[in-house]
Amino acid sequence: MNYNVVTADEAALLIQHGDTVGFSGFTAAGCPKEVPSALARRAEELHASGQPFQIAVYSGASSGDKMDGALARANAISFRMPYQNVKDMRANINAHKTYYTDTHLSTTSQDIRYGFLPEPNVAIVEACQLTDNGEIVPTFGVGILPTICRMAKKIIVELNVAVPPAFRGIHDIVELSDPPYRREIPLYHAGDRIGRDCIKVDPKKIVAVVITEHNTEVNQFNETDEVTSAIAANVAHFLENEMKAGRIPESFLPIQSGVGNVANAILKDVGNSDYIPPFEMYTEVIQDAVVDLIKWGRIKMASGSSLTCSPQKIDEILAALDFFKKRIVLRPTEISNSPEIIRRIGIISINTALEADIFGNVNSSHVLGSRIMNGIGGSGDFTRNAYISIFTTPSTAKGELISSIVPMVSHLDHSEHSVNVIATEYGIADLRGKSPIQRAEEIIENCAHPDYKPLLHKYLRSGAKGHTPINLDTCFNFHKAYAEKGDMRLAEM
Ligand code: 0RQ
Repeated sequence: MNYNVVTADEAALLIQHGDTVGFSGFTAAGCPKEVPSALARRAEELHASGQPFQIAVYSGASSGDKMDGALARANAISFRMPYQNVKDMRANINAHKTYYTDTHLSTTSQDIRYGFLPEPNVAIVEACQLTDNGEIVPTFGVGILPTICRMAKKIIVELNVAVPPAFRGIHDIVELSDPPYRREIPLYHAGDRIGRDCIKVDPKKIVAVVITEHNTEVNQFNETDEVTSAIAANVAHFLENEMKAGRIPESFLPIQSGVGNVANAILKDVGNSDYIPPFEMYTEVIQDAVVDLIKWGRIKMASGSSLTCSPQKIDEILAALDFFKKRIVLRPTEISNSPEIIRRIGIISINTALEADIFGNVNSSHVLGSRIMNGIGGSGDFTRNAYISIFTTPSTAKGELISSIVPMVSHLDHSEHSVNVIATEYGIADLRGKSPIQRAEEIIENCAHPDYKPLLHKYLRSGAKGHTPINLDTCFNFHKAYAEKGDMRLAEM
């Protein structure tokens, strides 16, 4: 190899205080692992000697603890976007130690290109293959790689030898052109390929290569519990009924599903339905359940921006690469989450809410209105443009002290105008074609926990007038009761 092969600590010396660094990866899948830790060590040393060291960080979505966790603990990130889900990073953001922009994942690359954000001067990329002529083959996540690799002046590659070069061929890499006169994206089926199998850069930009050997950092999923199973069954049943009613074509439609255990459980149930035919996924994260359903022939094709799978599932994919390469495509997020394609191919989107209000507005990101949990991720890209948009949530959180169905959301991510269906373990609220009052009745009756139904009904009848009757005196009393007394059931309505 004609590159400068160095240790992670040596590579970290190439990054300076104030740099804007673009990282590979989407969720913990495909993120660099050793250079970020080395950078964190460097930041700690510099801080100990009284010198500043902080960088701005872009990546496709969240990352793993080896990246966001290590850098957050070292207080080495001044600015982060567009998504995060690591405990220490969240704490820094909520404490204003790190500025964070929570934004739709589909727009990150173009926002960087448009100059809305500082230009990335360094890219740190995990790859499974690097050729002397500058071809970089990513590992399990694509995210914003094409843009950051093109724009960065310096590229550091973590060549992860645990991922075989034969992984090449799973990616479909393309970077959008920008307005005016952007052309349509010629993608009509989940499995269409419109780009290259690698990222091509000027090899002179690759200033360092660090050889690593790591399995993926993605965690194993939890066992499904009763609540999760009930939500999954309700969603699967709803989709079957939509097919029976002729509102979903007999061939079914591509599914997008968010991250986490509920999403994984729903996929299992939809996949095991006797009524729903084998289907396609057009999504951002491909999780464990998808891998099994591909093996069983229930999912014909899965397109995403990452293989957010546990190490065990990654091993299964690597052991049968020829089979999976025909059935999985990994794309940049501006393609996986493209509103144009979502609307064109008619995606059924399934995402998770932290809380929903009785009129159908959804908060996916902020606890009690102010503390960020993770972010909206791609949920907005899909919800706004979906054929049917579904939000799931357990009806309560923190052992029933919190109702996930509230009079008014304490933070708004997805508005009543975009949310079609809400599902909890109690049932489904189908909001399509309903007025605010009708939606409220449907959500309270079908989705709220029994302890909270009387309070929500009382709120709805509490005298507010108008098309959407919001009582300005009491609409946040659920949240106030939790903040002051630790139990939303004590809310005065
Ligand atoms: O807190 O861990 O302290 O107990 O929130 O809740 O039920 O474990 O659910 O892990 O699936 O996360 C919305 C955060 C759900 C996630 C969210 C507390 C609850 C618990 C987590 P503890 P659960 P999950 C694809 C699309 C937005 C982005 C998205 C998410 C913790 O799914 O980030 O969908 N989604 N992107 O106790 C206060 C409430 C609460 C609450 C739950 N109403 N108030 N706390 N919790 N409800 C992904 C990408 O784009 C990459």
